[in-house]
Amino acid sequence: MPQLQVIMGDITTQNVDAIVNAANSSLMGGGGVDGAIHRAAGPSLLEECRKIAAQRKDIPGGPCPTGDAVITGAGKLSAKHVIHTVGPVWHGGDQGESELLASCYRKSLLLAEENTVQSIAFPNISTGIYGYPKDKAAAAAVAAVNKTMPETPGIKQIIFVCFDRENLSLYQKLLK
Ligand code: AR6
Repeated sequence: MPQLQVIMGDITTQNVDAIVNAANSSLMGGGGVDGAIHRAAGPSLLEECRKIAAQRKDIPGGPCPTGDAVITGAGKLSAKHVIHTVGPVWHGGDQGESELLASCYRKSLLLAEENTVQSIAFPNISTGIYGYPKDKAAAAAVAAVNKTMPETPGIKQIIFVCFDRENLSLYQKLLK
């Protein structure tokens, strides 16, 4: 089983094979961690996203529907890949949010495995602009990763990269 780790830090500087981006369905960039990743990776990342978006323009809810994930290179980042996934906007919890958030983690890990990724870093998807309560998001994230891990034997290291102390302490408790 892989190592599950939690750290406080900036996901753009992680030395891993893949970092996960909390993107939006357009794949055309945005604020928060999405903005930080695009700034750090440089313009080639948006170019790749544009191509994928064009190929997927007819997908309902697309180019990347909520809960789905796509993979690109990583431009100037030290990671080899960026996996762009789209978390749910929090609407109170009865709009399938937890299943959609679980799907982000699951699809990202499966895509990583397909691309022979051995180490992967996740941000706290949906807990910024999309307003998902941090405690509920952390529990859903850890549960989804634990459930998917048996299907991704090639992944040796999974890092939850927290950007605030509240998330850090939530993950530290869950992973104890
Ligand atoms: N490294 C690690 N985590 C970060 C970083 C960073 N450099 N910057 C922010 N975070 P958010 P969402 C944390 O808002 O809620 C974008 O506009 C942040 O503190 O980035 O899924 C997209 O295009 C929070 O804990 O993503 C979408 O439109 C977590 O990353 C929308 O925001 C996620 O916050 C997605 O909203």
